[in-house]
Amino acid sequence: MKKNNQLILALDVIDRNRALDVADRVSKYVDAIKVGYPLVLKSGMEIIRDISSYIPVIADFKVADIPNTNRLICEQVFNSGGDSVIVHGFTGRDSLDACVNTANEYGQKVYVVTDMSHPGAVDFFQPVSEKIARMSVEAGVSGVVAPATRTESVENIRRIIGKELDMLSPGVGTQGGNAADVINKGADWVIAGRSIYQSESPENEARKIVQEIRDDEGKS
Ligand code: NUP
Repeated sequence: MKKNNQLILALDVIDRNRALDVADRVSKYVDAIKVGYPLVLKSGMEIIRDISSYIPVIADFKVADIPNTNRLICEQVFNSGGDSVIVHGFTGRDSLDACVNTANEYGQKVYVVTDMSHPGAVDFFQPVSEKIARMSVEAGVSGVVAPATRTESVENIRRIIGKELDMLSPGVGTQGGNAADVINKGADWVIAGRSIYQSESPENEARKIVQEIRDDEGKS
């Protein structure tokens, strides 16, 4: 995934044709498209193959099982043309290692969720998020996911993971996060879904977010 636009589209549109239409219109403004359960459960894994023929696809399956099941899930992602998979870390080092080893076999990537963007993340996630970030570094992942809705968490997780690992940050737009702020605090990419695909012109909305990030970069 090349770091050009620093924006990733969360394509949580469940209808296959509409998803392909939005993906096509937005593709020149984003560096990757993230698909998750809503779209894949409705449209099947072929959607990953279809979209990955012209842009990297991140499979947001938040993989969280025993090592063998994690491996089987990750294999499905990479066999379908996925560029990377988002996994959970709270299941422990062996489960995470299974994902990383599978990704390495395919020459692809694993991103670990270190904290989440919704309000309920404070209940269970936040107390363990630093530990998950440290384990992710030790496990040799490609990057982490941290919440655009809490820039202090983005900053803190960036401090823990150092400069090398990638950071993807969902929660821009509808959930309240501001793209330029989040990039400033240390994210490499922001992820936005509804604010783009629910707008009248998804391509204009995506272009606006990219411009906001660029304008802000010019200031600093
Ligand atoms: O902490 C997270 N928050 C989050 O919103 C981790 C995620 N993976 N996501 C995903 O990002 C969420 O499942 C959705 O696909 C996307 C955000 O979409 P939206 O709120 O911009 O519509």
